[in-house]
Amino acid sequence: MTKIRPETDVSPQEAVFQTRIDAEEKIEPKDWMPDKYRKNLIRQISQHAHSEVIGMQPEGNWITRAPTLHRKCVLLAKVQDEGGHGLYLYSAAETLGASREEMVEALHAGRAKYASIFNYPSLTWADMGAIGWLVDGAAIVNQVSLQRTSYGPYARGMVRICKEESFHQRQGYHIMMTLAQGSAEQKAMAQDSLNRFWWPSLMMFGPHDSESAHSAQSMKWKIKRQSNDELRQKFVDQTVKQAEVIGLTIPDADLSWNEERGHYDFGEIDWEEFHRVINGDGLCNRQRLAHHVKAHEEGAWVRDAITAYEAKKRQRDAQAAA
Ligand code: BYC
Repeated sequence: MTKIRPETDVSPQEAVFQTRIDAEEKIEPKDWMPDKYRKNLIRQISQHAHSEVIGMQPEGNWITRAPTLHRKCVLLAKVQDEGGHGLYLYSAAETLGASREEMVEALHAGRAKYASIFNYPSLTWADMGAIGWLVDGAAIVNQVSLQRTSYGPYARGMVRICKEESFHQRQGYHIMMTLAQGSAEQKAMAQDSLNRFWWPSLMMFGPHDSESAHSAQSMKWKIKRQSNDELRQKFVDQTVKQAEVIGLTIPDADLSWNEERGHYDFGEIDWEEFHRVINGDGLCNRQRLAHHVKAHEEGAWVRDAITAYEAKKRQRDAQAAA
C-alpha cells in the first residue's frame, strides 16, 4: 500500500508525477497518473468531444439552404470536420479508460456538459458566418493553448484540430465580409448575427478565474496552460480589429482600448444567463439533446452491424488459422 507523507499529503508516486509535469514531459496512456488527473481529463475531453458533435447541429440546419453550391460544399465539409474532431477526442478519452457508451450515456443523462454556445439558435445565413468567425475563432484561441496540455493524446489531437479550425474560422469570416460588403439588408443581417453571438462567444471561455472550480488544479497539472480570463482577453483583442476591418460593430458600450494594460477593456458577461444555459435551460438545450438521443438511437443498427461484422471476421480468421 502506498504510504502517504503526512506533511504534504502527497504520495511519492504523485510527487514524481508532478516533477514530470513540471519538467514539461507528456503523460502517456500507460503511465501512472493520479486518479483525479484521469477523472478531470475524462471530464474535460469528453465534454470537448460532445461540444464538437452537438456543435454540428446549428450549422447542419443551414446545409440545405446555403446560398450557393460553393458555400454548400464548404459548409458540408466543415460540419463533417466537426464530427471528425469529436471522434479524435472520444478516442483520446478512451485511452484513459472511459468507454464511448459511458460518455454518451453521461451526456444523455445530463451529467456531462457541452459548450454553452450550441444552445443558441442559428436563425439566418449570417449565423454561419458568425459561428465560423466567432465560435471557431474562440475555439482556436482555447485549443492553441491546449496543444501544450500535459496529456499526450489530447495535445496531439489538438494540433490537427487547430489546423482544421483555422480553415473554419476563415470561411466564417469570409461569409461575414461578403455580407458586410453587400446590400444594406445583408450588412444588417451580419450585424444582427454579431449582436446575438458576441456575448455567448465570450461565455465559451468559462467563468471568471476566481469562480472557476477546476482551474487551480488543472493549471498545476498543466491540463490547462492559460486561464479562462487570459484566453477570453486574447480573443477580444484579436476579434475587435477583425470587426473593424469589415465595418461591423461589437455590441459592447464598455469596449475601449486600455493603453496602460495594452488590452481592450470590455463589459461584464451576463453570468446569470451563462449558468442558466450550462444548467440545461438555454433556448435550444432540450432540442439539441433530443436530436442527439434520436440520432444515437437511429444509429444503433450501424453499431450492431459493425460488432456483428467484427465477430464474424474474428471467427473466420480463427478458422483460417486453425
Ligand atoms: N459551456 O471550472 P471551470 C467547436 C463548465 S467546439 C458549458 O472553469 P474548466 C465547434 C465546466 O465544464 C470546441 N460548460 O471548468 C464545434 C465546469 O462544469 P463541470 C469546444 C462550461 O473545465 C462545432 C464548470 O462550468 N471547446 O469549436 O476548468 C462547430 C466550471 O468551469 C463552459 C472546448 O470544449 C461553457 N462555455 O474550464 C463550431 C474546449 N465553461 O464539468 C465550433 C475544452 C465552463 O464541473 N474545454 N463550463 O460540470 C476547456 O478548455 C475547459 O473545459 C473550459 C472550462 C475552458 C471550457
